[in-house]
Amino acid sequence: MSTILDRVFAKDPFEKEFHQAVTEVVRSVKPVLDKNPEYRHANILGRMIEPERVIQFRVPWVDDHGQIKVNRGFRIEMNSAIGPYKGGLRFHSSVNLSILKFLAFEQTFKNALTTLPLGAGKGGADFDPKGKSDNEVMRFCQSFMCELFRHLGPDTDIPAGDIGVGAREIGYLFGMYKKLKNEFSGVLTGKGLNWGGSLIRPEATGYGTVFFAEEMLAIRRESLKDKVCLVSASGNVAQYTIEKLNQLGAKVITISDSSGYIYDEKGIDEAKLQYVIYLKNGKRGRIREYADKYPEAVYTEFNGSLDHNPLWNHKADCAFPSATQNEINAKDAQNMINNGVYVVSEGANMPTMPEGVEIFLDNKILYAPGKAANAGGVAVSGLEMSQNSMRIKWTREEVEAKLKGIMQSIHAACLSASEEYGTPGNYVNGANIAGFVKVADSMMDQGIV
Ligand code: NDP
Ligand code: 2IT
Repeated sequence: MSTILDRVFAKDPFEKEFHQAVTEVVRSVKPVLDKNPEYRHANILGRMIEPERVIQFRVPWVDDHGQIKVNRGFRIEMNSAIGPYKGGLRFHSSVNLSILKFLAFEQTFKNALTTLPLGAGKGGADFDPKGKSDNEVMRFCQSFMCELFRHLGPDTDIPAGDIGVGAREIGYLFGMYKKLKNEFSGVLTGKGLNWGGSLIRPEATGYGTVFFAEEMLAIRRESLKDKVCLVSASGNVAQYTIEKLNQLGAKVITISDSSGYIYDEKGIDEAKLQYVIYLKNGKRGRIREYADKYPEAVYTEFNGSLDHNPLWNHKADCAFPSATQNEINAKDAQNMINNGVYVVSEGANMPTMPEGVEIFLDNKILYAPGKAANAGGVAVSGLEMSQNSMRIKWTREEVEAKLKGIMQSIHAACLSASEEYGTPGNYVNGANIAGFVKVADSMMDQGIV
């Protein structure tokens, strides 16, 4: 077992996020490999860890001052055993091969859990749309697609959004794809509602994360009503997590961006949330402005020298990390436990560091890893693809009901895999094992390819 990890560390010694994601899966699936030696003989895990294809390319563009810029674009085509490559694009200055490989690897298991025929991919660029004009973002997206288009197709590889890629970016990317291919197809998801998008796709990740928390609480015959919740970030996932929590009678007291966080003891109600959505998506402002509009709220700038994030240090029942990888360290996890948090449902991908995960598992709280809890986003992307293929459009109610059903079946699959392999209620093992078995069996069926 350790030879697999040794090989990964030796081959790509600097890909620390990728090592982190792979290490967790390798540990979880060890009992599955022990019970089913045919997986080991076929080197399934070794093959899953190696992306089927990695594309890296130059993205040149011209800024508003006539300066010529160059960014680095990527697409990781990770695994196509159960369907075409599927996964988001991230535009953020931190993007590199390690981060995209970890995200693509996680996507393999997540997409398998959705019950839909979706392979796994991830891509993006070290370009940050923050502070750029619409025209700069458009020129960047067009240049990015001028290379990426040749690798995509509605039955080949279907990107979507992630950090820094929302409705605006998907529009510009789709426009250029259509022009280059002279073809109107469902090649991206998260499209606008007038041109092939699905109702509930913007809401899907946040809603799904809340539905997963509801399922975990139902086991203890509890609901989200009156629960006090911590949410990080203020982007797409955070916004619709808060909306669904409010609909279910919970109270959200925190929200943030990469500069600082808001503590609003009275709760971020629907009207305040609409202001956040305007602030982030319309004005493209900063979360500190929330405290200007609602003086009862307290804004705290993040201080890089602290050994913890103060957002996670408030009395609460539930936490919904919705920003980025490794946003919860061991100290944050312990602070949450000390403050009464006993439900953690991850909207972000891999937001909890391994030492934090250990603390959640040791304390036997209801802890759902991102690859299970945030799978609602890609699941509704899958539903968008189905609607595009069938040339039909489902209603909000239809899509939300399907999303809820999918989240319930992901929860059930994780729970039953955790029980089958002797760690009942450990959703980390459950998600890794249930996702792994589906992809592994498909790879076995398809031979050495
Ligand atoms: P958005 O770009 O809409 O929002 C990102 C939010 O996270 C912003 O508030 C941003 O703050 C904050 N953020 C980003 N990087 C950091 C950082 N290094 N430290 C602190 N805060 C940070 O992205 P999404 O809401 O789409 O994505 C959020 C998370 O959810 C990601 O982990 C993504 O992978 C995951 N996810 C998204 C899905 C989707 O459908 N969109 C599906 C499944 C998972 P700022 O504005 O200051 O950068
Ligand atoms: O991490 C994720 O699952 C996403 N960013 C959404 C992917 C998708 O294809 O909708």
